[in-house]
Amino acid sequence: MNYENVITERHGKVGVIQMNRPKSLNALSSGLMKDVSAALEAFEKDGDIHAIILTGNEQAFAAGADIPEIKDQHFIDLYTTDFINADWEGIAKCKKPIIAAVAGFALGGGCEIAMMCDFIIAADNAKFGQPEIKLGVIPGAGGTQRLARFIGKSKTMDLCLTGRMMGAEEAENCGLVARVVPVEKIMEETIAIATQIAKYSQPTVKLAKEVINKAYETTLREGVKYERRIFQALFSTEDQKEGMNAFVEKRKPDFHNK
Ligand code: CO8
Repeated sequence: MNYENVITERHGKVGVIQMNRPKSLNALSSGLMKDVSAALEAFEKDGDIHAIILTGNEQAFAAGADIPEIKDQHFIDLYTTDFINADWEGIAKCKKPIIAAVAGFALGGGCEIAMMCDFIIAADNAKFGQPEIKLGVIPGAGGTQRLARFIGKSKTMDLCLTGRMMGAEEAENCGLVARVVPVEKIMEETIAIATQIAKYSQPTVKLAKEVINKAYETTLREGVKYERRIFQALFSTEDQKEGMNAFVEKRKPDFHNK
């Protein structure tokens, strides 16, 4: 499938979606977000794809909403079209694991869509920020909420109220980013990580993701109970038998995603 604003690639069982509007530092136009959404849906439906990577280029993951495109809109326009929700929240709803490979700028909506992914691998040149305050607005695609859950209130206030950017090292130290790698190795490393995930039992990977996400939406007591149920339920799968038998028999497991 060809898209105007994204390039898709397959590396074995890993699907890569590369945002491709380099002249505007991957500003998130409605066209780009529609293409990201469509590419994501196609990989989500594709049984041969087990893990997904969302990325940009070395200069920018994405520098936020396309400012010229939205600058003249009014409340009623955004409200009526439910601006943001339709094409943006698909990332957060995706059942397959999705990794953000972030090099360069991840600002505003760019930082927000990186946070909608399951985790972030950052290049050493990555710069994260929620600079909306400088434009007279606030984050609008979950930035205040997800950032606060990642890095806590103090740093979220600092970033959202000053609009400053945070480098990769600081982002790793405060828990926004899972790993930092040299910029020239960002895709190689992220594909290796996704390939490792893609080898495991797919129902188990999806359920692990679902259970971890529960931690953000429920009490500890309910979350632990939910985790236990899913742990118990996985003993009804062939892959659990295969995984544990393979360990006992000192061989590699051969998962069939059942
Ligand atoms: N929208 C449109 N074009 C952009 C954007 C953007 N967000 N960011 C950069 N560009 C364009 C520039 O206009 C420029 O184009 P041109 O060459 O035609 O003039 C080109 O990209 C290169 O940019 P710069 O020349 O500015 O490059 P610098 O290296 O000097 O600076 C920066 C890079 C710091 C990233 C700078 O471009 C910048 O500050 N960009 C704006 C960042 C920003 O404010 N982002 C937040 C936007 S608001 C938002 O994301 C709200 C999200 C709400 C939910 C979702 C809504 C869709």
